[in-house]
Amino acid sequence: MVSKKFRTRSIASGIAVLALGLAACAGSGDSGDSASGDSSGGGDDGGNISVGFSQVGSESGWRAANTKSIKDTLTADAGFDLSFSDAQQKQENQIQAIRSYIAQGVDYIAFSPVVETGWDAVLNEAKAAGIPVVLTDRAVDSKDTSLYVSFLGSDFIEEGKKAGLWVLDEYKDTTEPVNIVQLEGTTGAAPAIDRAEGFADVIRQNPNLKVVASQTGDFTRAGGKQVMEAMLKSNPDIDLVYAHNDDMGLGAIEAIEAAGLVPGEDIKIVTVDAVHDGMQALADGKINFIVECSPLLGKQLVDIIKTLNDGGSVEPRIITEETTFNQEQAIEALPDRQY
Ligand code: GYE
Repeated sequence: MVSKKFRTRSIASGIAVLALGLAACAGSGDSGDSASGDSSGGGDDGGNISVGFSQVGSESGWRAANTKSIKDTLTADAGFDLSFSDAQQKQENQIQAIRSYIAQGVDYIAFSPVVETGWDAVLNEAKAAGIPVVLTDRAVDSKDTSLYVSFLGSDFIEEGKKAGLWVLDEYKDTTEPVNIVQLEGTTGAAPAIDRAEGFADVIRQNPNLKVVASQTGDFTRAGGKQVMEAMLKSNPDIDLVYAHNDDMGLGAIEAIEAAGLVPGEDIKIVTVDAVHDGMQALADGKINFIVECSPLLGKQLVDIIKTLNDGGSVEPRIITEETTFNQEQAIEALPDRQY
């Protein structure tokens, strides 16, 4: 299926390259990387495979590690000509970047969709131009799965379940209500939706476990801190924070400490990601449990694109392997942690 698509793509890509040539004649000298933020590369570089990558933003430690992984692996030495753009957490910037990659006639487009909805139009444009699209990290909710070749990333529902299972076990003997607050990721983003769903599915097994407040902190440290400050004011008796990423958990730690409470003891904290700062907080006892979500997607993305480029086919869904960490495991893992 994919290889057939790839053959169609080659013809359409020829047309796109032609169109690009005409645009260049008309004096459009820039790389077409018009989304805000950092950009590099662009155009076709001899025999290299050109890839346009539209990143969500730079909202978290996870995102920084993911960007590094992409840039470190899709290199000229590895045979790539990478155009990279940072959408600053705005869908309109991502759509603009993708359109510019289509106009450039890149060989492949990869992107991490900031939210799940609203991609059909631009994905149809890429399809019409014959440019295969690989989703990395986050999913789209498009019914037409032929709009992308593969989705490489974590199973976020599973991550939410793992967080829920720890909570279920931690409070298995409790006979009193446990007040949980949830710091959600970016509203409408796949990891925010799915991590909430997986967690809720598991904790409902114990009616004492109650989510008393749930609000978005936009996956940022500042957002986590701000939301936690407000939650501490309106909920005097919080037992546990479930944060959809480490950064928001780290922000919550600051708010908890500022309120004169001890994070990890007075209020327990469970997060997702396992980036370095989160793991350090877990090792220090300020976070109690972390569900890993690997940002190191670059190598697998390289493999997908190379396979497609050789006329091969790839799995439509490639799930990243991940684990979980308690304090002891964090102390052990920290020295070799890559992100
Ligand atoms: O967990 C969070 C980041 O999409 C999996 O985005 C990613 C999430 C990650 O901002 O830290």
